[in-house]
Amino acid sequence: MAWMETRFRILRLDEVDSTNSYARRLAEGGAPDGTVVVARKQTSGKGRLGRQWHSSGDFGLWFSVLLRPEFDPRFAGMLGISAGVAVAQAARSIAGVDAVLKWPNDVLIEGRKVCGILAEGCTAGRRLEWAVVGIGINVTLPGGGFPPELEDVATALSQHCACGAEGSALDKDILLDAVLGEFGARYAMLHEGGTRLVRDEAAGLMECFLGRRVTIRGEFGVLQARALDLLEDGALLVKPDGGEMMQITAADVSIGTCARERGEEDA
Ligand code: BT5
Repeated sequence: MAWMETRFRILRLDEVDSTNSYARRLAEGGAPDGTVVVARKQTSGKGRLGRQWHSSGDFGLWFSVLLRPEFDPRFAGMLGISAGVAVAQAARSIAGVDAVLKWPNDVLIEGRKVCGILAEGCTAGRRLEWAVVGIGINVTLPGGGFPPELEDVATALSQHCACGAEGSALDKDILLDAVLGEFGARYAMLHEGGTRLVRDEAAGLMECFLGRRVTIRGEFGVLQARALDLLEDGALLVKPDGGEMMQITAADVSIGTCARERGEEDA
């Protein structure tokens, strides 16, 4: 039977600690699949591994989607990957920008981060009881610009599209609709056995990254490696220098600028 496409129910807040924390509380209270929490500002926006997400102003789209997936929890890593694909495709169609993915699910424009994704979940036995996929997209620059530590790494859609210097032509509701539409389609594919198709699409958006030399920081320490492939469960297959191939499910990966963009091949 075809998976019934999720209907999103949007809850709008002015200010919240973190839309992910709010959505987790809703999940624990039994809220249904497809509940979306959007806030204009977050006072404690969260990144992965306890890091902070700068979102204390109304310059971006900060939202979380509560899901109750019915597919094999082995593929839970594909939720964040699907969200990355959805944001990259929506940014391409709405803002006409060349958005790409960096594993696991950062969305980059010209090498800078325009969107971060935080996927959290709770399993009950061999089932995913709920998952919360939090998405933060910088739509315009924050008033006064990004803080110094983000100046060289972050960007906003308004900096790359023909939408006015202030991003005045970028409507956040239209962007939200587009991201949810793209995400809903991939979420349905994950339920219908289309994991490979989502993986292929994500790998296409990671073209600049797969096959390159990367530095990986994880609980195992720091590794220099070659990023070989994106696997169907969302893990990254890498070949560390002088070591055996391994699969990575959680880590930070850094790359230089895309060698192909510079017209070079790396070693
Ligand atoms: C992420 O973590 O990139 C996940 C960010 C998820 C944010 C959304 S917003 C809605 C929902 N509610 C939440 O509370 N969170 C989610 P990570 O890969 O750990 O990257 C965090 C790092 O990104 C920080 O340490 C900074 O270096 C950088 N960063 C922080 N704020 C940024 C911003 N606005 N734009 C670009 N980079 C930023």
